[in-house]
Amino acid sequence: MKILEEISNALQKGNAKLVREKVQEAINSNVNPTEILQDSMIVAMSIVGEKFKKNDIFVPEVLIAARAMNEGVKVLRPVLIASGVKPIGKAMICTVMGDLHDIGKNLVKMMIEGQGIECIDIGVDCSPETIIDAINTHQPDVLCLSALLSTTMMNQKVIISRLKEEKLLKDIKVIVGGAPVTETFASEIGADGYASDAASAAILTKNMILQKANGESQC
Ligand code: B1M
Repeated sequence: MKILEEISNALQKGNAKLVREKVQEAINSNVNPTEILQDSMIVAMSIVGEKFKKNDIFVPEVLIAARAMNEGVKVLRPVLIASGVKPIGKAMICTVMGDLHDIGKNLVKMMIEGQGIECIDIGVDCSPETIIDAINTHQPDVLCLSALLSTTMMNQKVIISRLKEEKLLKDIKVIVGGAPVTETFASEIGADGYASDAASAAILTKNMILQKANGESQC
């Protein structure tokens, strides 16, 4: 459908004004809101994520596209809510204690939202206690822990151990990431998953939510 292509192209270019206008135009023409979200906006964000992964585009372009996505979602949200479309699941994200870096975390969050998943952002410098309180409040399906310093990546382990002690890991999968983090480290500290970049983190989160919904085990 031409309008869906137009929204996707505008979003990939990061043209927030055009995205808003085109989403409104599609709504006015009675295009199904789920189609607008899934077949145009989420597809566009996945393309942006792929380009970012291949270094065809860089952080500023991703942030601009993500901002355009958010603007489009603002227009779409009331119609989606009215039509009963629900997010496929809930993720929670933070940067671990001692660490103030949030650019990567914010990108991961935007990419996760781009997959139709609600993502609660509890910020930076998050202690196990803050995370436990937030889990009890928000009950996420997936917890995403970002760390950018070689000194703070160990706090991912501390947090996972505390969540185990609190028996909170039965219903929650934990994904770790950030520049110094590796797949080997992730498995050593008992994380359920590792992603090297924002696009992969969003896909991993989505797969974990779908597996949980289908009652499949990760093990
Ligand atoms: Co800092 N810093 N910094 N810094 N900083 C680094 C990380 C560093 C590599 C710079 C260097 O020395 N070359 C170095 C860490 C060395 C190390 O430990 N290995 C460093 C240091 C040492 C420090 C301080 C200690 C400096 C000081 O004060 N002496 C200090 C620490 C402060 C603290 O956190 N307690 C500090 C401070 C800062 C600023 C505040 C100035 C600023 C942060 C601003 C902000 O975030 N709002 C800053 C910045 C900007 C950087 C660099 C330059 C850029 C980081 C960034 O945003 N990259 C960085 C050097 C570099 O990376 N070139 C550096 C862009 C971002 C998109 O990438 O965050 O890696 P990134 O996220 C990627 C992936 O890692 C992944 O996806 C993202 C996108 O694909 N990812 C995940 C991230 N989280 C994920 C979670 C996932 C999955 C994937 O699943 C849950």
